[in-house]
Amino acid sequence: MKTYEQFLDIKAEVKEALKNNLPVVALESTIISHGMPYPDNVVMAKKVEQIIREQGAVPATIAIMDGKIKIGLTDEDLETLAKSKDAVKVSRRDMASVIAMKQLGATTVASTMICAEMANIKFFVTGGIGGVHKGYENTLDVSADLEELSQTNVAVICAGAKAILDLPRTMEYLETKGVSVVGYQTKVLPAFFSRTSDIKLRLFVDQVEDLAKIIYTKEKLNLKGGILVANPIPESDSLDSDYMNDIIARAVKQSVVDQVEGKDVTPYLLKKIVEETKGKSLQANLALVYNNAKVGGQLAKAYQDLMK
Ligand code: PSU
Ligand code: MN
Repeated sequence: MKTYEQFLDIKAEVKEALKNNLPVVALESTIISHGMPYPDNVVMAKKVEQIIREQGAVPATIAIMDGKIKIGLTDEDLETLAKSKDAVKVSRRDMASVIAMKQLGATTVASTMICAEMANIKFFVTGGIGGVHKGYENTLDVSADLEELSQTNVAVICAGAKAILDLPRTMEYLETKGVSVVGYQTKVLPAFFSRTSDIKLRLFVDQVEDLAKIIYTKEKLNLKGGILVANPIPESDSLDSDYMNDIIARAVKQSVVDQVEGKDVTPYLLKKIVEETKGKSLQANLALVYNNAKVGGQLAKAYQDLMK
C-alpha cells in the first residue's frame, strides 16, 4: 500500500471502473468554486459529468473534504463546493495543509493532476490551464499548473489558455519543460474564448485515436509528465478575440490598481471578465468545457479500446 492511500476516498463507482479497466475522466473543482458564479457553476459541474458518461466513460470530480482527497463527488458535494464562500483554492503547495487541517479544498489543474495520478486516472478534463501571467517580468507569477504538467503523468484536455496570460511565454515554458501540446483539430493554439491565436502548434491531430496512440507511446517510453490536448471552443460559441483582448487588458490593469496578487489573480480576472462581458464570457466558458468533456470522454474510451 502506498502511504498516500490512507488519504484517498474513491467513490465506489470510480473504484469499480478503475478495477475493470474502464475509461475514467478526472475533473477539477476550482473551476466550480472559484471559476464561475453560483448557480451556473453547479449546473456546469453536473452537466460535464453527464457528458462524460454519454461518451461511455466514468467522471471523477476531485476535491478535498474532511481530511481526504475525494475522487468522485456526489451531487450534494458538488452543491457544497459551488455554494461555499470559503473553499480553499488548493494547488500543490496547499495540499498537505488543507488535508491535515480538514478544510474544504477545491483542486486546481496542478493538484487535480496529482490526485488523479494517485488514483491511477490518466485523463483529466478542464476549461483552461494556468500559465505565465502578463507582467511576469515584475511579479514572477507563473502558475504551478505548468510545472505539474512537466512531472505528473496525466493527459489534460483544455481549450488552450486564456488571453489573461502571456500565451507565447506560456508555450515557451511548456517547451522548455518538455510538455507536448497537441492541437485537436487545430494547427494553432486555441485562446480559450476564441478558436484561434497567432501561435502555431508543432503537433496536431484530427482523431482521438491518434491522441490515444501518442499518450500510450509516451507512457511506454516512460517519459515523465503530462500531455496537453488543446481543443478549440466550438465555432458557434467563439467570441471575437479583439473584443475579448480589450476587456482582458482592462481587467489586468485593474488587478494591478487593486493590488491583487498570488493565487487571487486568476479568480479576480475571471470574475471581472464575466462582469464586463455581461455574462457572454460565462456562456463561452460553459460551451468550451462541455466540448472538452466530450473530447476527453471519447479519448479515454479510445485509449481503453487501444489496450484491448
Ligand atoms: N482558468 C480558467 N478557469 C479556472 C482556472 C483557470 O479559465 O477556473 C483555475 C484552474 O483551476 C487553474 C487555476 O488550475 O485557475 C490556475 O490558477 P493559478 O494561476 O493561480 O495557478
Ligand atoms: Mn499565480
